[in-house]
Amino acid sequence: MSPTLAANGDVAGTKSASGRISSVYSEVQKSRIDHELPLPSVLRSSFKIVDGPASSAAGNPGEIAKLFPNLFGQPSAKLVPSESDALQPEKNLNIGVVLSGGQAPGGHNVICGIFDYLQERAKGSTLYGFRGGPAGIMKCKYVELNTEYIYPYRNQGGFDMICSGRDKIETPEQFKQAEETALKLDLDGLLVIGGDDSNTNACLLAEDFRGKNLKTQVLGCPKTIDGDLKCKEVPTSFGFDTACKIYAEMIGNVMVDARSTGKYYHFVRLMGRAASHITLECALQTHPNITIIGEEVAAKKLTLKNVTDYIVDVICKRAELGYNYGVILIPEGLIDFIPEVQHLIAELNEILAQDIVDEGGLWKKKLTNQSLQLFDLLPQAIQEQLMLERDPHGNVQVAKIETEKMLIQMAETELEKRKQEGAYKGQFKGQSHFFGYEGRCGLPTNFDSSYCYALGYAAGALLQGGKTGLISSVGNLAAPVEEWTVGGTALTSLMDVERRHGKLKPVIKKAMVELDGAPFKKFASMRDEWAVTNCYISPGPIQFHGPASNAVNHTLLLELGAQA
Ligand code: FBP
Repeated sequence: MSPTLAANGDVAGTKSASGRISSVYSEVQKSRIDHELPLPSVLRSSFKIVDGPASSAAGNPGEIAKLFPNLFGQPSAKLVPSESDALQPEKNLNIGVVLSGGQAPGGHNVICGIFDYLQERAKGSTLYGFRGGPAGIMKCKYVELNTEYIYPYRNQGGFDMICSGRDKIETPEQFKQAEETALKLDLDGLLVIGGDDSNTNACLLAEDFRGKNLKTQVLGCPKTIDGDLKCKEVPTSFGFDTACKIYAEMIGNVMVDARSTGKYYHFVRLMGRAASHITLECALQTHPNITIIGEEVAAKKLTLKNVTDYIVDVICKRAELGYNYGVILIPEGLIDFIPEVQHLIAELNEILAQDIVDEGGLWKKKLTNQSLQLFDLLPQAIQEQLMLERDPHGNVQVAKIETEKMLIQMAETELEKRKQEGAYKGQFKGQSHFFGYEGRCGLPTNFDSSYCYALGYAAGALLQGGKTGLISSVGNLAAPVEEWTVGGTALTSLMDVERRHGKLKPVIKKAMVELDGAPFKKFASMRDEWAVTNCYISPGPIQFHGPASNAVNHTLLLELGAQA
């Protein structure tokens, strides 16, 4: 769907309307704008929506049923080919869309997907983009999206078309504000593009609107580079594929640098919040000497000392082989996986919640002995980072904790000790890296571009089909795009409850790395070899054409049972 181009390559009005100036785009950006996106074959002709069996919940169905009396049990939906379009083409829809949480490559394509659906199958409809995340819904800050406005964002990274935010719609007043916006814009539907918390929020909003007999339906869409929002029906979250490929390119480059100088150990911390999916995927793509997987550290109840010893053992073994260099991958959330640190963080959370931190350090008396000892052992920078403000969901902001620097310091101390004992004769120089924000806004891979477009297009169909409380789901992802399956999964079926502040709260459980899953097993079977031999792989930059351009990430392929 490319609109008529002006002589300068820009669509009239594009510059002032949306802030992006496509005439100054790089050749690659320009070529991506007009990249034709394939749609799953079911979305290319007439289809109908078929409901599956009644659904339950991921855990505690009784409690979820009480929390979602209007939505619990509703079936998932599947789009199947039909003789004629079973939806109502004559109906104009008013739809809102919002981006929630951290950026993930492909978000713009979800919006393009729902926009094109409405243009092609519900002509005369209006798409509103809420600005700045859920706060845009509450404050009714929006922009009406049209062909010219969205054109420069097609297949481009970032969330700047409407921007994102981390606010939550939680309190009765905030639900009321959302209701007022829905009524003011006469919204038939709202698509929330977000991670686990945002999709939980979308479901609460769908329940609230249905309970009030509002016509506004609410759907979710699985977004996060972290890769921790997935289940059988939602095989992956968008953005994971692109982010991992960007990080893997950078890791590959650092590996060649390490091999070239022969003098540095590169400690690379990778984004991904609690789960280690990104770290695991990057390891499978590049073959580093050491990879720490947070979920394994937690399962084996390892201490910080155990993790340091493991790293130092490999460094010593490599020194004996003549290698005083290497590459070590560390997940962003590692610190949160170490049981003794978890206890410390829990105690710090209580203390911070009571707002009793004083300059004199008397607050430390509130810590148990074990936590106090650990806190005092940590480098000062890490102590300060652990005390930083929590995010709106109450989580420690792991992106701000420089675990890679801490591990370099701890390895240095241990290696010095071993040197004095005569057990280590090498040279150690650590270089720290954090690969995080660099991966969130890259040009989406062919996979993420097509996946997102299909997710958005499917959301349009589900909204037109009267669905609410579902998450847009596209499956069979190891097959060519034409064969992908399309539908919506009941959000309540992904939910469990957690007790927070004495109350049961619904949550979509984060999907963590499974130690008996195929990706971890493949990694575990190769890591000892990678530790001592240098079988580095440099995947190079993301390709948009040619043999590697449609390669899907190892994690997804292995989880789907395909050969990676
Ligand atoms: P989402 O879960 O919202 O997708 O965020 C992903 C993420 O990039 C994490 O990997 C990272 O820990 C966090 O966002 C950083 O948050 P912020 O953008 O607020 O610094």
